[in-house]
Amino acid sequence: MTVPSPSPVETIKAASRRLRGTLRASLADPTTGALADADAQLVKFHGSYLQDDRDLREERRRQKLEPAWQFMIRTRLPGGVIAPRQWLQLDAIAGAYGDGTLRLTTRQAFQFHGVRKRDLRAALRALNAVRIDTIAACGDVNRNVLVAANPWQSRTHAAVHALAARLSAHLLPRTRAYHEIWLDEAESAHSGTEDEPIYGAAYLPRKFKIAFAVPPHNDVDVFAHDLGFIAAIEDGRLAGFNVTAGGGLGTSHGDPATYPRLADVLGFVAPDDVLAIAEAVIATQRDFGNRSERKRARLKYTIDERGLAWFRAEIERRAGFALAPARPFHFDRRGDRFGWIEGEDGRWHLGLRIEGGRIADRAGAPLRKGLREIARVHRGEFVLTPNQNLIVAGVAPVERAWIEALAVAHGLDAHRTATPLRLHALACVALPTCPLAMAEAERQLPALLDRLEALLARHGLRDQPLYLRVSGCPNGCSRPYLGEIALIGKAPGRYHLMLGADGAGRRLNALHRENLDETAILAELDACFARYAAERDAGEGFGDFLVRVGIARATPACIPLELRP
Ligand code: SRM
Ligand code: SF4
Repeated sequence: MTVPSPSPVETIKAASRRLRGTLRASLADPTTGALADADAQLVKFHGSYLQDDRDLREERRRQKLEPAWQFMIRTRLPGGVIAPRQWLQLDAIAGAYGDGTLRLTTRQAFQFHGVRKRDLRAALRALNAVRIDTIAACGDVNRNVLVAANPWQSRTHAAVHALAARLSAHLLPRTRAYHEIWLDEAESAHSGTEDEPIYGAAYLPRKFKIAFAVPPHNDVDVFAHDLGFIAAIEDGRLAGFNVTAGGGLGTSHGDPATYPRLADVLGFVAPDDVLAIAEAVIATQRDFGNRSERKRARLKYTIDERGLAWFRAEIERRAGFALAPARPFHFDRRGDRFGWIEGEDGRWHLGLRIEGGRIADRAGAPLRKGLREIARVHRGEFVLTPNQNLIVAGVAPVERAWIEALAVAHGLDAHRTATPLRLHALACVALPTCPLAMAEAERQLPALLDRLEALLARHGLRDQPLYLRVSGCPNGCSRPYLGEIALIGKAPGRYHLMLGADGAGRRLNALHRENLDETAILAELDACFARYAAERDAGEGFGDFLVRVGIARATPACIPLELRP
């Protein structure tokens, strides 16, 4: 049998001297705003992507200029928690080196867009100066660890956050490349040959994602990730976690070998065993993941090719213990909570809706300025949610009115009037920065929401909770395959319409109609809303209704029946 040859990225990683490549030379090259091809792959492991402004692409080509090269920077921020002084620094970096906006992502991180090569080092150094790094925010390693939104909501949430931060640190690559290239650390005798006990010399076959959920709230969409931990709270204490594995959403249009998959529930572990089981799962994927076809290199395919029983036995062997039987758990909602919520410790937390995750200063809504003002007086923390929103966390009762006034004055109070549809809608970045975008997403969202809200109002459904997700291509960065309604970009102005996920993130949606323009999408949805308004059962969610009446195709749910309450 012939062994398939490794993909070109595998060769780049293995030859990179632990992710150094020729990055220093590429950064110093004044003749281009880009990096050498191999370095453009390696810079991802350092938390940055080489992009070009696609709005300018045609014009630059016409003028025979190189593309308008620029960089995106993504932070590593397990659980998305930062202090006000860090916020002020991020804000300053966006102004000095980026495009003047901050972007909150679906994985509780910040992204800066539009950073020029000449400013990349300064921007990364400014981030590290306030103890925020970007190591492994991208690349074939464990990415930012997602955690149920607010650590101050309860003692359980705090314990889960602390464990997730420990796991994130434990899974960092050991190479000092980042510190040498960006932070001027001197090279040592080991530079380029550091031991990578978890990843090995070629790192993972593909990106790897972990999420921690605290039921009954599935705000992290726990079944969408390679590895998931569902907290079990017994007698008010964190008893351990149900472990899930094999989730992943990316697909390619027209390629049935790629598909979204929800994770399987494998069993139960105590909090002390989380690091060991995570390491066992990652090492299994490192050794058995597909290194020749990047489209088939995620853990979900490794599990499907070798079988769940094999996978469980392999990780138990590596961890040195058996998983206990899974414990019952129940999710009843996802999305974020908005407005003021009181935590167990008597402090208050303000959930803010940030549409499309974009913090910018726009006419009538100077969100960036408003958050800067809040950061100047706020004495608690900020928490990024897994759904591109923000919590001003840990506000003392006496300071509530002041923070509230600042939020209202800067248009940060959209949650007070927005429909449920608008509050929970997600859109990926897409154009103009994402090189893979086939259609608009973030920029299209506001107008799309206006039109959908008008339709819903016509059917008396304005206050109906609905999960809408828009992605500019089938890679699924807004987790669209878990939307009750999802639009997945196919070409400029055209989308696949997906319908029928449930309201708690347990069932994928299915393709309803292909390649529609917005008028056709609205017509399809108008008909669905009409039937839903007339025929739904009491309390029945939109996605569940579409499946029950046969409008949307049923896809398997991922939670075995015996685990449902
Ligand atoms: Fe993503 C690639 C943006 C969450 C699946 N994603 C990209 C890139 C870097 C495009 C690229 O490879 O050049 C996008 C950069 C756009 C830009 O201009 O900023 C991008 N992904 C995003 C973000 C910013 C979307 C957002 O609007 O919030 C999210 C950043 C998360 C973070 O902070 O780390 C983001 N991406 C996701 C998610 C959702 C999640 O992780 O919860 C998914 C689906 C889950 C999954 O991974 O299965 C996701 N992104 C992908 C994929 C498909 C991977 C696959 O298995 O096939 C790609 C393409 C790739 O890796 O080749 C991709
Ligand atoms: Fe880009 Fe596609 Fe991800 Fe949207 S879903 S950010 S278009 S890769």
